[in-house]
Amino acid sequence: MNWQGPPPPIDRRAHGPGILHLGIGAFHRAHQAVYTHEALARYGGDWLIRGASTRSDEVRTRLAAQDFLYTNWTRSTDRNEAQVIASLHSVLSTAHHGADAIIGAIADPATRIVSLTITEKGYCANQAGALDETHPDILADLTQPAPRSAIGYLVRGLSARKAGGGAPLTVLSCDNMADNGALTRAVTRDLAAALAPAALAWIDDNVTFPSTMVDRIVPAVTEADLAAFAAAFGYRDEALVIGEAWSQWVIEDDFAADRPAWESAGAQLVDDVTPYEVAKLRLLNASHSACAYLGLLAGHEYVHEAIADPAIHAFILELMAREVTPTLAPLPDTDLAAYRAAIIERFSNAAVPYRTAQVATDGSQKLPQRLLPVVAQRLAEGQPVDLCAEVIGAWCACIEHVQTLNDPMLERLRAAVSSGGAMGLLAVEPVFGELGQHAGFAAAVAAAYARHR
Ligand code: CS2
Repeated sequence: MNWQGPPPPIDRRAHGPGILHLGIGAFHRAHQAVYTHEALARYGGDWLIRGASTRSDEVRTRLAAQDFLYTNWTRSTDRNEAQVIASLHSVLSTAHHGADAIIGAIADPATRIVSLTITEKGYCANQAGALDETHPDILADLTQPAPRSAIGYLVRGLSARKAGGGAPLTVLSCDNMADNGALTRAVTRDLAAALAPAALAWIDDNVTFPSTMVDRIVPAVTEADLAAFAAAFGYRDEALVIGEAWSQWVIEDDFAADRPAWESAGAQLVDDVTPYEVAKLRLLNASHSACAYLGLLAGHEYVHEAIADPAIHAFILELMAREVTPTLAPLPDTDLAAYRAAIIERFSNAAVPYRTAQVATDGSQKLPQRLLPVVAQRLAEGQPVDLCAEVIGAWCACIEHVQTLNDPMLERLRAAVSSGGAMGLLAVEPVFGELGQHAGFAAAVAAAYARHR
């Protein structure tokens, strides 16, 4: 239709849809959709992606205006490449098509994979890894016919799928959480038990939930990026995504039906994703959050500026080497020292500027995945946690001082810090659980907070 860029290398008319993706944001379009594009280009098959947006119509509008084509712009010091991606079939949005269109696409037997990038908070899970039945979206799902949460869509879609013949399905979580497959299964089963109990046994027998580790730094695209891209490549792309050259996808090989030949595009299919996911969360994501909170306090707008600050640079090296790495299992075929060095280099990539404020969002959801398990494991082993405590102290100071901070628990966090300082924050049970009561950890966090506030 209105696509201004080079013609796509794939003729999409020759392929049908096979994947329904919930959460069609920049990360998905710069990661899974690229692997799918490359697998389609090599091996074909009915693997086009129908994206779904349950919150806003914006991505659908932008993509629909350019026939669901867009560019993956890869940038680093030695790469500057624009790749037209043609793995999207369409985008369904609740605002435009209604909730039933998305539920129907999950139920459609042509769909063999439902994948998700809905961020940590989208799972509506509690500390114990079960469904948070007090979550407002879940309360809405339990009382209203139209789903509110992504898990609500999934459960209604699975129930309709069972009713429509029950073709097996793979549900593939692609969010940054340890054991994301098991967590997705748990919250799905919990909600199904309440909403669609008759589908529960069918889900157990016919739906698999492989875990994945996803990794590529993909910042939010700005108006200035769109203009810079147009100036460099000669066409405007309103759905452009920008990412670094590094891209990794490790997938547990547990599919209920077929799947695209993602390994042909570099994905690793393995029996156990856990060591990869844990290493990535604790080394990359925890360091990213540390750069964000320490960086914000030091006045750095971008991660590459924060990591160029000698004090922050030295801190991140120490955090990874001294406190995080000793908690990790060996990674097959990976030298952890080289992996850490690559992380520093990736953070330093000024060609993909990533706002500290963007990484700093949703700390209440992210830190329990990326940093607090390090604290728990080290305390259980009687090891020091001062560097981890430094990050929590910095987060505490950001809660107090950074007006633009975004977090679904912001009000509660602010109230806790303003009435009780670091101790108040540590008492926020859904974030810290029992860790907040550990005297040594609490003292270290309080000392760090006092330095940063
Ligand atoms: C980041 C991640 O914003 C954040 O929380 O830490 O999005 C990070 O860029 C990706 O996980 C990299 O794979």
